[in-house]
Amino acid sequence: MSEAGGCWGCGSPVPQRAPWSLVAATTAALCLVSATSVWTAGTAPMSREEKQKLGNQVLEMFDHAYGNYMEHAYPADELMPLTCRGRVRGQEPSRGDVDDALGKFSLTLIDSLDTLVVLNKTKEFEDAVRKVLRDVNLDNDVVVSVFETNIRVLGGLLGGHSLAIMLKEKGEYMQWYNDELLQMAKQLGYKLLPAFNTTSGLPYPRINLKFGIRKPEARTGTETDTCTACAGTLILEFAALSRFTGATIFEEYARKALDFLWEKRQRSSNLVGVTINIHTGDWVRKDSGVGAGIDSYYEYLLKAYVLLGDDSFLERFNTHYDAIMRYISQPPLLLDVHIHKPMLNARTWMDALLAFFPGLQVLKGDIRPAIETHEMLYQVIKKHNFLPEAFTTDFRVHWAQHPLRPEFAESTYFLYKATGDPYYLEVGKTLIENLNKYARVPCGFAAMKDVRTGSHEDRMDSFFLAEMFKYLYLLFADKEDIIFDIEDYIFTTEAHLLPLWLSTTNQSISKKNTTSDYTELDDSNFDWTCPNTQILFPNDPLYAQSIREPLKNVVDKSCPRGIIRVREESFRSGTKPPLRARDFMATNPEHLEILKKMGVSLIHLKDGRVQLVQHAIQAASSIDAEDGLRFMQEMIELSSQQQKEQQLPPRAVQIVSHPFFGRVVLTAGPAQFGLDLSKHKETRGFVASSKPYNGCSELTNPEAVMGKIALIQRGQCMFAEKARNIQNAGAIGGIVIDDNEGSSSDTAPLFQMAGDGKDTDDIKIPMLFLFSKEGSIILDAIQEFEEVEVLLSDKAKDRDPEMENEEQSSSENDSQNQSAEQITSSSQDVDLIDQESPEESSLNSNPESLTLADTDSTASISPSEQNSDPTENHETTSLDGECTDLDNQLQEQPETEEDPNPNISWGKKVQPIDSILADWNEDIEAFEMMEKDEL
Ligand code: DMJ
Repeated sequence: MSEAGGCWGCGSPVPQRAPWSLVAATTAALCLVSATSVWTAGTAPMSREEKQKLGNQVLEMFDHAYGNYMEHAYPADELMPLTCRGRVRGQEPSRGDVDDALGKFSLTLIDSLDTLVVLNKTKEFEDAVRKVLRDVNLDNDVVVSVFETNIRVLGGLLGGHSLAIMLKEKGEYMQWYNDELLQMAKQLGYKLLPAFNTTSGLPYPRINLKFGIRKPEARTGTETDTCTACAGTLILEFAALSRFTGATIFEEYARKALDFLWEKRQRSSNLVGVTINIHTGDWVRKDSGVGAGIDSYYEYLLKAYVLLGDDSFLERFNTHYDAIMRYISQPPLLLDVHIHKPMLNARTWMDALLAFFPGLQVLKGDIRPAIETHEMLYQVIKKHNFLPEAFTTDFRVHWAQHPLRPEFAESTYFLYKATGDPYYLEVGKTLIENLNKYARVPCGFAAMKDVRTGSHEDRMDSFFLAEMFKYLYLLFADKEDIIFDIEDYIFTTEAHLLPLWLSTTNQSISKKNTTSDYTELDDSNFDWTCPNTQILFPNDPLYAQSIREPLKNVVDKSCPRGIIRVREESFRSGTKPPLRARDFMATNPEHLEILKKMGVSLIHLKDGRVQLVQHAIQAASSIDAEDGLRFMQEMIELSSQQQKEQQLPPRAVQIVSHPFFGRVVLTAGPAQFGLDLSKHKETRGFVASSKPYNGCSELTNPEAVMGKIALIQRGQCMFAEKARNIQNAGAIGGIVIDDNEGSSSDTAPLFQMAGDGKDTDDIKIPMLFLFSKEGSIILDAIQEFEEVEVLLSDKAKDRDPEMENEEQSSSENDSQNQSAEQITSSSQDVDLIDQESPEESSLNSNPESLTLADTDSTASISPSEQNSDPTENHETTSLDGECTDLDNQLQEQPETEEDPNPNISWGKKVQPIDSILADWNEDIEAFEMMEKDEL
């Protein structure tokens, strides 16, 4: 697009037409690297045929997802792909906040509208619009999230309207259309407005579609906090609504909320926190990143500039971006920090939502870090097939769920547009393969409950249709494959399309209505000229590859590491505490003396553990108090690392016999004894119930369990005893089924079966634990089919040719197959959401888990840890010379950066004790957040 002028994200006079669409911007970048045909080395170019084949595959996948939704779920909000029915709020067990996206307004249909047009399904689009107009009610007595309703429903209606009028103008389709979707959007807009009735102008997080906020029937309006993204991701949809309709109020309200957030930014770091009080404007959560809770606030500042041509949005974005690159970006990582103390990391893990950020960096024109972060994320994906909801800085899974999020596909698309590097087409191909291989089920695509085991969750979020298929299709499409010019539109955060011509329509709301004073800004660090793209992104077809190359092994070869940056950088002097946590021994008098000096006291707990408590005020000096804080931070990290090391990840029980053929994967708890399935090949066998069923004495039916996997009921004796009894009877493995009726991994945290305190080396067979609901799937299958074969493993196995053959031969028998479907469906009832990661659950339920008090910094260590061999912990591992370049990069962060906050004294500078205490309380809060944090 010529208006783009070859750059983006840099200042310009307010344009006559919106300056650059996201696509336009990236296309401009594409020009810079010459055509893909000049590619001489690196990833081989992909032929047009191959691209078309992949595009067609995306279309087929969309049909599978959308078709099953329409057939089995519509008019419900979402499809439950395992049980093959609609998710109707109130009829399913509540999943907490996630359900706030569901307003009984056929969410998936509305979210899919403009995807249908992008995918050339114009006829289906026409049908879908008619259905929306005929069936959707926006006046339900349901409490919904303002943010989700805005991005998915308002955005969906506006995207649908934008493409409906485009099609109408072309003269073939939608000739009957008379702005009906826009009228619905306006109706919804008015329904959301009461949420903004706060003195700050920040919206309440939830609203009742029928009763609003205030009325007692509304069941909402008492909330005090909202997330920054929730309040800061409205401007595109609200401004579009105003400009389409001429009703200025929507844009005004969204601008006011943005103005308030801007005012409240932390002034020395220019960062915003994750959660803010909607009445006082105080930051409730002072950690700051680019992922969950903040992500689309940044996205909307830049895109609001692109769509509305208002410089103030670019000024704000650039200010924040500068802070992000200074504090949060540690290429290829993006790590949360504290807004007041931005050199201090607030977490040792990253969340999957930040995968959108490389795409935003492309729009900004900062390609190098985009390539780096994207590459790091891709390697995490290659390791786990999908991006887990959260993963640690050393790339271990922190939260194993994956709800088929589209952010990585989004960034892949924009990087391909910017670089033309066919590598990104290959990345897209892998995404398609993984979706088909691991997430595709007979009735749609199922979210991953645990990327490590490959187990499913009965969930297909509407964003999967709104975003994933759009970005994947566009990745492989040539210009002529799309019936309109995508470059005339901008993508919202839900990938809905808004036309750029809105920038010059109904412009009555201008900067004068906003409250911020922009003269305070020092814009000397803004790019008011276009970056020299030849320097930024030279005419070198191998440029992107040369950036990726050093990161190729970043995930595989990374050493576990903890809060290196906290220790190495946050206290600017780089000094280490006089006593390292890993060296500490509670019996060493010298150590105790050092602790005392640092204000750290030792409490011997009744259960034999020792608790450390720091009172900065009791330290010999402020420097000692800081040392004490460092020591406590090290101890906290060490303790949590050690706990994590003791956790075994969950395992999988996969039913492989007819009619399941590997499709049903149950989440199982591991045992601390017996065959370790992570080290050995899986165990496959038919199942048989043991007699006695509790397995607490010698089995009376050894002939039945010989060579099979024995089913045993939990209770009445130790797990190890059960294992010995079935092993003696010749079983090749065991599944312990919970005796607690109705228990399920949906509602209870998984745990590992402990030994009996004695040597359990004699137990050689694998043992797994299933909650009662999962266990009854196997028991029901035995009732129905008698012969049931299962696979015990650490990760579900791909459906192998053997399973395929079995399925093929069985599908010849139609009637049998029908009953198989029924069983598959009903058996999956239990595979519902588990909000907690398995690791987190066990951590929380672990009596030895770390505890932090409100005002005191405390850490507990178990007796075994008190004299632990330092060579056994991760900390030492990361220092013993095996670390990757990445670790070195981080440790070598320049010490020369300007102090971001002159009020805070770093290193050996003397700091008043009450200020240390205040800082330190913030740290404690942040660590507490880390523990409780939810995405
Ligand atoms: C989408 O609903 C939007 O992209 C939102 O901004 C956050 N992410 C989800 C999908 O992961």
